[in-house]
Amino acid sequence: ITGSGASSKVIATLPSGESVEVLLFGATVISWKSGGGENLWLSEKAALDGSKAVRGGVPVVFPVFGPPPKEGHATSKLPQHGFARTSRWEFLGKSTSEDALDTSSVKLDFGLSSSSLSEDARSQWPLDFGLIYSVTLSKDSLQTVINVRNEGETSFEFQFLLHTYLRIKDITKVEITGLLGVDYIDKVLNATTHKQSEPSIKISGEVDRVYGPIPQDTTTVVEDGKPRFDVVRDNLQDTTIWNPWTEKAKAMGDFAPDSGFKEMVCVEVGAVNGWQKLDKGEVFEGGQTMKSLL
Ligand code: TA6
Repeated sequence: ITGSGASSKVIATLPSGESVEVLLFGATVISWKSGGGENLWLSEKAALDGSKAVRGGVPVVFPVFGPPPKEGHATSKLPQHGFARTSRWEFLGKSTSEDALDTSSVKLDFGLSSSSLSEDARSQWPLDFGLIYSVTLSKDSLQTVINVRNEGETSFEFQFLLHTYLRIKDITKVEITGLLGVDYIDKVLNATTHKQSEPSIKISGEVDRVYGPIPQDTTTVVEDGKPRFDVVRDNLQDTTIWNPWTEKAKAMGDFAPDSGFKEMVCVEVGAVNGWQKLDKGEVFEGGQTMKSLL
């Protein structure tokens, strides 16, 4: 662990040079480097001091995705995207696995429970839960998985999503494949429902689409005709594709440079259509494996 207070972070590296950096604030992965260099986009004005959710990397969205439901739902008082990404998580430890020659992967575990929540968050969502978030760095992949446990007497329901900002060189040369035939809610078109009729998604303006349920597990980001990332879902059926484009990028105070939208695309795996329900003592596990194909 390096740094102090809210900006403390955990760094892990492999003998072959790959690295990952995770802020304890939000258990936010802020850097993942492999053969192709930095794989994640991080705003030059991202707050890394705990003052607000990190603009970039992999923010953890829990227990609600997007604006909370109107009155009457247990999550109605929560902020957009819930409290996980703005809570102080605990570093639970590191474990490595060796193959014949050297360390082949490093796993970092982070914990957040109802007892370690801020007063505000606790009052907004007074349910007993435990989260364990595991970040595993291997040579060409980064796996991030959540384990949600209901520690209370009453059942609760939640949504979960990994708000991943992937770094790419030029958005005009990017295509996203693996979603053909999948229904999506288009938040740019007044949240109307559509079906993905083209094999690949090209981005030439603001895109904010929640795809799901997705029958197969891999979404691929192709750059300049070559596969750049595979994003593999594990027990998650939905994926949001987001690019703010010019106006929205300019409107976000912590999004810099304004032209940064040309170098990022959000591919956000999650369980966000409807709610996951956990009864007393039940556990949910889900996440992603991101593969750098460079
Ligand atoms: O994942 C897409 C989205 O829901 C967009 O609608 C946009 O709001 C984005 O998340 C960023 O949200 P944030 O609260 O981080 O500014």
